[in-house]
Amino acid sequence: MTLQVGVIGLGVMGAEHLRLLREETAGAAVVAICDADAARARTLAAGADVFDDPFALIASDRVEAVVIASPDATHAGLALACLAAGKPALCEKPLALTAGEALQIVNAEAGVGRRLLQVGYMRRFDPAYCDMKRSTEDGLIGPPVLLHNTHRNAGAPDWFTGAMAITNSFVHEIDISRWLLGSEPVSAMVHAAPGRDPLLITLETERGELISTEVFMNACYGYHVHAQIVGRSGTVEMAQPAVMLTNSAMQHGHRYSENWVPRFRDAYRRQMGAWVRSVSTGVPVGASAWDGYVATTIAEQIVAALGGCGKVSLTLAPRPDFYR
Ligand code: ISE
Repeated sequence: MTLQVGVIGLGVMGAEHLRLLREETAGAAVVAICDADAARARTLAAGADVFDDPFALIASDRVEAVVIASPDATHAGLALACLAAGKPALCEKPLALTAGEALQIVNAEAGVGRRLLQVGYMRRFDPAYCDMKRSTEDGLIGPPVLLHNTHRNAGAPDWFTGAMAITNSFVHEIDISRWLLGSEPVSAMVHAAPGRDPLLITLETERGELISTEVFMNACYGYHVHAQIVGRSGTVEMAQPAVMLTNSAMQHGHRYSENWVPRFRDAYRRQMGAWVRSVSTGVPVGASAWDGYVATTIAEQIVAALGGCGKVSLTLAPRPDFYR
């Protein structure tokens, strides 16, 4: 059976999700699309219904499941509308802008009693992160003690404002670090370079592991994400994720991409395939609404700590049994 999908938001990520659904995902068809730029939506329609109101797309009888890829501030309202309509959704990260909104979503989903939401923390589907997790769980490096993350963007996107280095970028490390280590952060410290770029954020987990993350939004040379887990008896880390080596202009090497889409293309593709299959099997995969809540809540507490100094204790609402 083919899953009839509606895609909301056709910017960088929405356009990639649309392409993946059309070209690289079995068992799905795009039947509706929506974007604030109606003319852009029309050019991408290829037979899909075009909406200018995302809530009308969610309500459409043709739409069985929804991909939410509109701006961050719209995610919470649209996710709640999908839950109210009983429609599964793959919601881009962050799940919500505030901990309060994210908790509302968690409670709404628990009220529905069915896991309908997957949050687009796609690094969980990246082959390199998956290998690192598997090797660590297999005991290759002994118990983990440190996780070093590097998260560099060539330049902050034009839509970046305020504390988005944390609420839009660092949320990835909150999620992937919890997933890699299988333990929860309990405290945080932030150091900021002049102009607040880069940031150096350390988290301590409930098991005493230390997580260091450099978030550098204007690193100029390219998009570069790296992670290394240090265990008691060895380390695992990402090899350079190049698919191509070049010999040119007296140099041998690989190129960095300009942004995250080429670097995480496999992860996005695998995430989309897994989501479509999970909608048909009813077995949830990927980051849950609870995971989305945790990332947003920790980010919110770190943003509040910016400008101060010292260690911040992180607090979460009790996890509903529904997500255990
Ligand atoms: C962007 O929204 C993403 O999700 C990317 O993965 C991240 O690296 C980038 O910093 C964010 O702005």
